[in-house]
Amino acid sequence: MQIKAAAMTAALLALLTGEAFAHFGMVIPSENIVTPEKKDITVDASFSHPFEMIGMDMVKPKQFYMLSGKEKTDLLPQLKESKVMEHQAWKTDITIKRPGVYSLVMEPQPYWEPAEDLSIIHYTKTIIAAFGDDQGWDEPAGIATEIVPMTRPFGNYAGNSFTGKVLLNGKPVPGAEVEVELYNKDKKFKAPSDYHVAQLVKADENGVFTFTCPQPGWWGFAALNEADYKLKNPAGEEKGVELGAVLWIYLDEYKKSN
Ligand SMILES: [Cu+2]
Repeated sequence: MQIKAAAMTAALLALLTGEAFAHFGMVIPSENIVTPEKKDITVDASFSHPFEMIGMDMVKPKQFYMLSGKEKTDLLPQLKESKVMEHQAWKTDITIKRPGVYSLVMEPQPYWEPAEDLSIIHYTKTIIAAFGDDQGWDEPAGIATEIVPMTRPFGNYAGNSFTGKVLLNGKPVPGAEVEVELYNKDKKFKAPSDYHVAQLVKADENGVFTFTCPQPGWWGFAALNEADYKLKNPAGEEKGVELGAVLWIYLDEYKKSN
């Protein structure tokens, strides 16, 4: 009984602080533009609170792979345990050998979130470009739910707007809610209120949304939808499932010529 009360207090606290609502699947490569000088990249995968810089433990993902056109490279066997924000995370080194546009895709194991009374699966995608190729970034990766970029997802500046389309089972989601968060590395920024931690934008009737990213760095977009199936929680009860379509893009700073 006491444990239950403590859990409820924790859940309530999480609700009040908004903490529980700002978790993002994260797939963050060391580079999003691969050049001959920087063709060895490291990819960090985690389930974290990117603005607040609070980590969560993530068990080994169900799937982790790299897609380029029809070519699929399974990265799951080479994932190594690591830490992100002091919590269990995963990483891998990749050497990109050929020009192309590559999608890094993670499907995590369902995460039971007592504060929301549901399981969460954030299908997470990050697109990188190599050796000048820029073809195929606008094609769906064919995952259960995803954000398909309508703005080229690399070679952008801070201050650019990003437009994307939310797909669930390959179909646009009218009115989809998209949470947006900056990866607040080094805790450079502080939110004026809990509302500011994640920004929220709604997609139009075609599942299309636009958001302007004012700061350089990694920006995460999470389109959240309820699955049409249920999963058992750790207590064996059938509960709803939140499906997140997460996309990360990197925005560069303008650089002075001298
Ligand atoms: Cu969380």
